[in-house]
Amino acid sequence: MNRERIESLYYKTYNYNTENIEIFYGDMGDSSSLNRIIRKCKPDEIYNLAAQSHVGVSFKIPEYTCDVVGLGVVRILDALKDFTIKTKFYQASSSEMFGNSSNQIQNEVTPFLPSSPYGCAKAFAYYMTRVYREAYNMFACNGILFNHESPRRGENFVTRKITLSLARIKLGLQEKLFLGNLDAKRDWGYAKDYVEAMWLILQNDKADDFVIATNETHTVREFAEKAAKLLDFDIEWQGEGINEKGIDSNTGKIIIEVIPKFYRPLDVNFLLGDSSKAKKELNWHPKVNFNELIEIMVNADLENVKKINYMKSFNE
Ligand code: F7E
Repeated sequence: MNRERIESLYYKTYNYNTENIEIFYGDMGDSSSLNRIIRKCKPDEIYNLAAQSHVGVSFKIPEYTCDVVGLGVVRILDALKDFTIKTKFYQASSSEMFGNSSNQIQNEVTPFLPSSPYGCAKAFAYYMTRVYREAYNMFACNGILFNHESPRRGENFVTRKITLSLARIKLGLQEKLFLGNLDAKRDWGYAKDYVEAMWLILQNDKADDFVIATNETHTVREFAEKAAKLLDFDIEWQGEGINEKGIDSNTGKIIIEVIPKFYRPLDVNFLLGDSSKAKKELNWHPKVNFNELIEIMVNADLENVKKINYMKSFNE
């Protein structure tokens, strides 16, 4: 079981005192394990963040992605439907459901047009959450979360790939950072702020759906440029499309290259969220802005790389 990201919490806070935290084996593809856990734990709240969450990878394993991301949610909802306890259910819905439907700011009434197997599976799960809420009067909610990042982000997602690679380049452990679509625009927030929003959604008086976003959008290129600047690189871009290169003007070295391998068969070009409903009804707003987020991630990765001579190859 991979529990690297919660290991410190488990150890530091509870010193492996299993009376406080208990971990169960379960699988989104296995209803019997989900049923068993729910019956044993009788949870007040469930936050479903389980997924094959990499959009690029979902093109390579579409059936598996749809099973765990889409049907997995039905398995939980159906287990909760006839359960004696009124468990509140949070579904991690995603801005990927909007896909390429709009190049205007997106809110709770913007139509979905998912552009990946992952986006389709998330849209299915979103609608099933609503259906169970309305049909069975369940407290089931969707948080439609735009990209949220932190030093704990998986290394094959673009923000972390950039901060980790640039830190390695800075310390002489890697020569270049290879990327795909630099023009994609994302609304990137800080994961810690978004976790607070998830919790607030379930503390609300009524079950409802909310967009959680920063209301700002930036390109991948801009993220890379700003991360590089924090490490004293000064990126100048040359060329276009797959011939584009990022050169450090201090040394004249190419440190960023675009390669076709990292392009998706279909990409989402523009995501920008309007979280005014969450602000009004949950009193939620993001505390960490784009520049601060990049700084947090760059500093963390510089420390990581110094500590453990980080060796890494990127598949996505
Ligand atoms: O890509 C482009 C890529 O993989 C962002 C997941 O948490 O947020 C995330 O999905 C953009 C895309 O995240 C590389 O083509 C360029 O346009 O970091 P990402 P994502 O696809 O936006 C949503 C809200 C979720 O729900 C998902 O679970 O960056 N890009 N070059 C690249 N992306 C990657 N991974 N690697 C590259 O080399």
